[in-house]
Amino acid sequence: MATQDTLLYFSSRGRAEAIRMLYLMAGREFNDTRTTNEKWLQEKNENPVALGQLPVLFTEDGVFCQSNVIARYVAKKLGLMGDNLREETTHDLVVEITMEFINYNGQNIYKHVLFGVPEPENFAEVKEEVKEYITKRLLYIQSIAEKEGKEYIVSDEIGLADIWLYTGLELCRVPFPDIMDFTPWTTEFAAKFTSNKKMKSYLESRPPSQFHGL
Ligand SMILES: N[C@@H](CCC(=O)N[C@@H](CS)C(=O)NCC(=O)O)C(=O)O
Repeated sequence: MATQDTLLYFSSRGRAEAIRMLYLMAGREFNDTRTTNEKWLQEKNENPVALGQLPVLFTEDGVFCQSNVIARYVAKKLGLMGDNLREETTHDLVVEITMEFINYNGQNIYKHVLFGVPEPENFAEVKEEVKEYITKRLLYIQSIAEKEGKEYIVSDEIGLADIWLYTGLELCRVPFPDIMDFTPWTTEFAAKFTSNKKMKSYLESRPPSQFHGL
């Protein structure tokens, strides 16, 4: 019998939640190991793993870092990244577009809101501009989903693209509590995603995040 993979991350959702949800959707057991900043700092100095950043995934195929690489590895291994090259590429496209708005929000908003850099005078305008940036990308993802014409973005089952998008939206919720309703399509997408039986019971019982609920 194959040994279980072990995911190492902090007690938050952050860059690991999508990976956790992939195992959940595939019904595959894994070790969801959560550490603290203090413990990790000590551990990585004593016994450095990969680049010294989390998440890290320990598998029979090796030790992997970089959250989106780990997610793609897990999604491919568990059959959640499409049945052919076109579908796989579509999942990838949604991952990259989502990464783009997560990073944009991080660079323009979280650096002020979470990491102590003083807010600029025109912060309200900056927020509005970030909202437009995100909305443009959500509309494009909508166009991809409409072209596919399935229940979820790429197929009739929840896959990497859906999980990545949902967790990406969650990651931007501090400045934008209404982000799931930025477009009518996202409202519908989030409702479908969160009412999926497995996902619903996970979302109702998952551990709280120790980092601003993120
Ligand atoms: N590009 C990497 C970034 C990883 C990263 O920045 N991880 C942060 C937590 S979200 C971290 O490990 N910080 C603690 C440290 O560097 O010691 C990824 O996507 O996995």
